[in-house]
Amino acid sequence: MLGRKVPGFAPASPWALRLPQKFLFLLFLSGLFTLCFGALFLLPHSSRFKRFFLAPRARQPGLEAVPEVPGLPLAGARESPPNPAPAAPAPGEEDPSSLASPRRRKGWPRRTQPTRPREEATVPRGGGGSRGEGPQEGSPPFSFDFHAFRSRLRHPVLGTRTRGSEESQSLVQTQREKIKEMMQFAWQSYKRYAMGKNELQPLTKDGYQGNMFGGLSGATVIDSLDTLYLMELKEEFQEAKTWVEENFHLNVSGEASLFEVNIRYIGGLLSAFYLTGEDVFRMKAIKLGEKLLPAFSTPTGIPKGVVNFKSGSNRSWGWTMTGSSSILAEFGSLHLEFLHLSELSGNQVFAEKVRHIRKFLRKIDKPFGLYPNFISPVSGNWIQHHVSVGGLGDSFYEYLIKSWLMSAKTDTEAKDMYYEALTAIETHLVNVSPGGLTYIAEWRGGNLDHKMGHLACFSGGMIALGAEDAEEDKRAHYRELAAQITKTCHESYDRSDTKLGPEAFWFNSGKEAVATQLSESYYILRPEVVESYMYLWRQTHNPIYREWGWEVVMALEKYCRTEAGFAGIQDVYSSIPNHDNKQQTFFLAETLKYLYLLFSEDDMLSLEDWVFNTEAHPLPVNHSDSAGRVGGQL
Ligand code: DMJ
Repeated sequence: MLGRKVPGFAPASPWALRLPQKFLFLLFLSGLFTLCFGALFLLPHSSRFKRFFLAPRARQPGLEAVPEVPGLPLAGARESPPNPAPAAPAPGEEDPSSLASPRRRKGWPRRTQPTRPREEATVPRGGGGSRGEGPQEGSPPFSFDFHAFRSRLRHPVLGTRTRGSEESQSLVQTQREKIKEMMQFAWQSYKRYAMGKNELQPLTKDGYQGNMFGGLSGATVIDSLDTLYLMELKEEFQEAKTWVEENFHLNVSGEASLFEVNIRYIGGLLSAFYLTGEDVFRMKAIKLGEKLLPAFSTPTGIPKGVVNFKSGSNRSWGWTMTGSSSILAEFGSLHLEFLHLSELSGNQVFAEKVRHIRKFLRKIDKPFGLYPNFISPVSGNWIQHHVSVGGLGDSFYEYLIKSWLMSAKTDTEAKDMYYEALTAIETHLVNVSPGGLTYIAEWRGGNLDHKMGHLACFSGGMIALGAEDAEEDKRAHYRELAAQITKTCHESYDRSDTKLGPEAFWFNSGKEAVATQLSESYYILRPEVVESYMYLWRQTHNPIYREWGWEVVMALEKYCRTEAGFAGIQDVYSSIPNHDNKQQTFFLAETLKYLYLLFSEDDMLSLEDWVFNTEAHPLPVNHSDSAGRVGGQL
């Protein structure tokens, strides 16, 4: 014992010790103290001692614990702003919450903190990303300032609805109301017979799941959200939102199409968030985005088309060239949504993935400046020289010009790539038929197929949209090209018995703008032609586009409306409709939305403020360095 008197040893009081002994004694004490303090960390988490001695660790973004009980809000959720600020009305805009009627169920929903099922617990509320790709330790927690974003919009989301003479307004209003009624009917039929399923089958009056979405449900719900909002179908919007909150589960384990999940689900959720500020949409979009990331694990970083939600593996579509190709329109139509995922999560990984694709495509050799539809995600070589502005290629070009516009005209790389591609398309694919119809043919290693798919009819709108930023001496030319292509697509409708257009139409053997076989004569409620009418209307205000749009409305009513929803038809050249038993989700997302916008004022979802993704989901233009925070992605 230290205190015992030993002959020749120092006195018991430490203060009486000599210097080296004092030093040894202090060393011993400090060692003892360190040992005791360290032991605290080994106590179980629940230990009262631990809680008493150790202050709770400050929560870091992305480190929230998974709650034990599904449905319980995360602890971290209480610390981040409870919800984004309520949707700030843009100048002159009614606050959506003020539109609520006194009986709340009928009005716009009040913004509530959504319950978060267990599957969403990994979504970084504070922006933490996967494997160090999110904000670094010590960086401020992520938050998206929804209020600031909304205040930067140049126009009220729903427009001011004040222009036009009263007389013409009342006709347009009636037309708009009719389209709204069609949406209501489509939604209610879906709700009645197929709520929660991906699509409605109106003939058999049931739902269809399909195998494109990896086991996800409710594609029609997600695709409809923004259209319901836009048309002020408040009760229906609330039904859709409630379904998303309570039933849209992401813990599924099937194989999904990267492209389809992105444009429909992620696009739909992002738009719903930007329109309403409801955080449930943002959270689900980000979580779903994370589930798509394994598709990018390839030697080139060009994603494969199919991702397995269970194993995290990926593969190419079996039907592609050599069964191992990625498709231009698929991997080239992620850019808009993925930039917004980074913008809303603070996680750079999404933006990095699509920027890498862009760089890759910028550098790679292109035959005659054209982009073939198939590429190997392993070698990075084009697989076959098939070029099309219709299916397999279409929305890649669309996303170039829209990336430029969404960046508030700062993404010059996208702009350059778009105009270079358009020049090549004009040089090699655009033709005029003997009857004077302008069309975009398809290119197969140098030979042309003189046909245009219905899908390619979106290009009239795209070229119109891009005309204003072309070199000055080309602007009028592009406006005219857009008008001519749109006129050709109208012809494909007008030359049928139903006044609806076929899936593909040809220009050869004396035939012009008609399908040549039954297998190409179907119409599945596709939007591309009315999409172009909408853009051309906004650009020119030529009443012909509203006339043509109204012809489509009438034809849909006559040939596609059934007792239990809308259905496609198998032959547009037969006035006795043979329905296809499917109400496509894009009919609610796109066809009816574009028709509604065609009969609305230009400041409803103004093109100054919004770009539409390829499923017609509006995404905001970045009016400053950032849509909502410092260091924006867009
Ligand atoms: C939609 O899902 C999208 O527009 C996509 O780009 C291709 N076309 C369908 C509708 O026709």
